[in-house]
Amino acid sequence: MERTFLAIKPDGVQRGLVGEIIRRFEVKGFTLVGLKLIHVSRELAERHYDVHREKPFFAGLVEFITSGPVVAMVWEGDGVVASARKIIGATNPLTAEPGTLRGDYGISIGRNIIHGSDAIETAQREIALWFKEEELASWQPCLAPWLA
Ligand code: 3AN
Repeated sequence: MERTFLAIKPDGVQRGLVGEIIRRFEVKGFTLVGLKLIHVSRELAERHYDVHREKPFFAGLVEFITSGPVVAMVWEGDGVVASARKIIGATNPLTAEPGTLRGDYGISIGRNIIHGSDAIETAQREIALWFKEEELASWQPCLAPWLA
């Protein structure tokens, strides 16, 4: 089953958006299989954002993601990687569509509330980076037959 990695960034946690963000993915029908609130180390931040190492905003990105608690999550479901990216919206909250998390709650590209893996391979790498295997629960929601 396809999985994606999502992280509610320090701005999302500080603004009290954790419940609302989790709700969006729950009501969509995806399954939460991993969840923890952590203070991200510099080492984890730098490894997570490794592809951006040469970008001018890299230092600020690492500074910000390590500045306060982050809610790290793994969600499961058919097509969850691409669907989660749609729910999250464009990188720049000013151009993200209303109805998306960034479109509804953000105004700054450097404070865009949530991270979501951009591809299935990226999701696998990020899940392995942030979670130990035993921190992930494999379970099936007990759906009524007409929903399964
Ligand atoms: P996304 O999170 O939508 O996949 P990426 O992977 O291009 O976006 O960028 C990773 C993170 O880097 C973004 N979530 C954002 O916080 C930050 N970022 C991207 N572009 C900029 C920029 N031009 N200035 C400041 N921060 C940026």
